[in-house]
Amino acid sequence: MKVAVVGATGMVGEVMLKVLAERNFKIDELIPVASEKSVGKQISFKDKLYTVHSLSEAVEKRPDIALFSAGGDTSLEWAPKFEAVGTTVIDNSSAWRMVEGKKLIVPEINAHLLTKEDKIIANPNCSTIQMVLVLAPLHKAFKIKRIVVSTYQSVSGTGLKAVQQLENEMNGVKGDMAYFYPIHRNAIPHCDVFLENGYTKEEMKLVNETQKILQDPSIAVTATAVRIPTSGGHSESVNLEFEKEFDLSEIRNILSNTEGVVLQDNTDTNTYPMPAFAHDKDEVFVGRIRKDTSVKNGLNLWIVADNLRKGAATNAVQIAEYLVKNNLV
Ligand code: 2RA
Repeated sequence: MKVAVVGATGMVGEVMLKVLAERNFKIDELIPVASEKSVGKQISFKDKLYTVHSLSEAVEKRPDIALFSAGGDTSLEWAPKFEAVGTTVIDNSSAWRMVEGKKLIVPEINAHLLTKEDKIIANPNCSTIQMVLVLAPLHKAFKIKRIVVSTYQSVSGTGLKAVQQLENEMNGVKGDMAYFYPIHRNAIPHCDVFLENGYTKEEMKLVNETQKILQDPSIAVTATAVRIPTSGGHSESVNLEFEKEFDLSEIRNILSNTEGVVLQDNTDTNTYPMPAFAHDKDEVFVGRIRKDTSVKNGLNLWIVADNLRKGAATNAVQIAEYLVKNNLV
């Protein structure tokens, strides 16, 4: 298997390499790819050094799989070029997610939709992946009518510049700003850019991607996305309204049997998910499970995951594993 990692020197690209190594993904030839300024540099993978290639060099090598995390513009321009030489692209940008005919995959939920013909496969946004992984089995059992989600997002979701901004501010050092405002000792209700409807792009990703993955445009979703001074993972307060009645024991039972989900839910022992503990883990953690007593069939959840792992790199590598296992590449 020839595997290209496009954006190999970026934050998500580095985690992709780490996850590929950890999961022992079978690679005969690794092709790290990055922008012109990194071409020729060396990166290390499983104790060996590899030279970083340009996008056109990588296309010439005709990889079987290309994991992309290099931004939407690069993906729009280059994913079709890889597709043209027979590569299957798994893309972490938002470029293809809502394009009709392109599949938006969280393997535990909908990998069965994939066929050999899918040459550009979209990885959902981090905040969507962790939420839908928990919601999919609950939707199946009790049918979700409405979702109200508020996110508490890690600076690592913005990128290295934001991680550095937080570190600089904590150390009292002046430096470049990734945000319009200080992030240390702050909460910024502004993730990605504002749209005409008053929501941010990040908030609308939660709306549109959730409906697409759960294959149900009738689910009403409203979101508020907030950046907070953590770097290990995203947290989400999720309020649900179901069509059917449920018992909390049924919810806990379903979630404790859901692949990729870990229940951390015991108020007696102060057990609940937190980003400091979800960091560097591949699972999605859920807790604070309780009825919303203000509405019929209402439920509250608190969901946490490492946004660079299950929210990006791990999910992409799991898609690649599914393709290989089912002879789809
Ligand atoms: C974030 N949506 O802002 C991003 C990362 N994909 O956290």
